Amino acid sequence: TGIDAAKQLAAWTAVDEHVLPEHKLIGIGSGSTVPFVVERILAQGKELNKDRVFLPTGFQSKELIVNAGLTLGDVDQYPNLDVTIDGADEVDRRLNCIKGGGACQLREKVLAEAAETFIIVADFRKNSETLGTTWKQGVPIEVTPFAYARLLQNLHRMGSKAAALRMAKAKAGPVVTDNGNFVIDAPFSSSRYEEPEQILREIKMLTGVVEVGLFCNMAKAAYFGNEDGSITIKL
Ligand code: DER
Repeated sequence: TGIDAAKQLAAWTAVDEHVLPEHKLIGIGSGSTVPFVVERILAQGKELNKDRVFLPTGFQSKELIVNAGLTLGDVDQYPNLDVTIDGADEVDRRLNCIKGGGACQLREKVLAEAAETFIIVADFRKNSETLGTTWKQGVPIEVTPFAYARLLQNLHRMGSKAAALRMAKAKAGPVVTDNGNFVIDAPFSSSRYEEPEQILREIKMLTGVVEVGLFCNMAKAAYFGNEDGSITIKL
């Protein structure tokens, strides 16, 4: 489909430009775009990849690395990476991202921060001027289950009237993350999304918040595949 081709174009272009022969420690994100990243890295050949270590941003990412026959690594052993490539739910004009649609934002943010270079790959639907334009589900927030009810109250008080616990579809009850936590999705008004770092700081200070799916001042570049087969690169 047009969207898969767009994801593949973004992923292949980003790998060609940012996963270089001298890069040995590589963070792999989560979602449906990063399989195209791994596909392109495999195409660089066994000779190059045998000396590389790949760090996952969650269970799905780990399985992607294992199934590709690439060497798995742990951030305990490699706390500093050359490059991390990940998807996003939406990216604004200043490369701020909403992430966490896949409920993986905690480990994603750890590996994004650990990398010398953090790159976003996505299809055209994620390319916005301001956050909240296409992604209406709100800011994904990983929270400790013990505090979720109080956090809902605090987020409602903060202006996110629609903040709600993310319920699972194929399981009774809430989504549980790879870290055993819950996710609250907190929508904000478009005016508030104009300053995503302000929202990030306010949410991060609330008791019981583990990590916030707003990645501000982290990405070095974002690659978007377009429907017409062209590529858009935001720097
Ligand atoms: O949860 C995330 O942040 C993931 O990166 C994910 O949302 C990316 O989505 P994708 O399936 O469109 O790549």
